[in-house]
Amino acid sequence: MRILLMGNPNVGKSVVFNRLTGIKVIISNYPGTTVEFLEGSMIIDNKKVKIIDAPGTYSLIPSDRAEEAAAHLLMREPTDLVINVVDATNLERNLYLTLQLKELTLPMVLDLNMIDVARERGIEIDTPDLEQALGIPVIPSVAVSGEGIKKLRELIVKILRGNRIENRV
Ligand SMILES: Nc1nc2c(ncn2[C@@H]2O[C@H](COP(=O)(O)OP(=O)(O)O)[C@@H](O)[C@H]2O)c(=O)[nH]1
Ligand SMILES: [Mg+2]
Repeated sequence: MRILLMGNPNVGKSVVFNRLTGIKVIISNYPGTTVEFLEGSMIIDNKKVKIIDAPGTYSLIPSDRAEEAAAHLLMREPTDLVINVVDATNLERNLYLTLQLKELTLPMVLDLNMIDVARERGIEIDTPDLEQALGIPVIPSVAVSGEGIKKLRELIVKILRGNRIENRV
């Protein structure tokens, strides 16, 4: 099983990654480049699930090495779940990648991060509305305080268990 964290740079992917994974984290270089990404794991039903913190990217049509690595990480191996981390204060720009990811029709969750900053700025996001518009689950979070991470973890478990049952049929 493989989970990929994808999103624009500076949206909190690495903080989310750290909260989801244990202490054993491997830093790898994307083959042939200096682009780094992190690999960790989560135990679900006694099984190790790989979690990859992909380099930040604005688009799946890459415009630099980091974006190319992010796109390759997504396409190169089967991915069971994409966690698209977005900055709630910059939703419009962030959703550009979200819509591209959605076209791949992989299981996907939107982590609406930085809602603390959004709240401070008076930005209100109607989560059920967004879920309906995108057709995927949306979990609001504040990665730095841990708010929403338990819900995210529960949702990951639920989706991966569902996958396994589907695959058995
Ligand atoms: N206020 C606030 N800051 C956050 C949140 N999540 C991440 N950050 C901060 O945002 C910055 C970028 O986070 P990072 O995980 O490195 O982003 P990445 O580039 O997507 O991996 C760091 O300074 C984090 O501490 C959040 O939910 N709220
Ligand atoms: Mg990062």
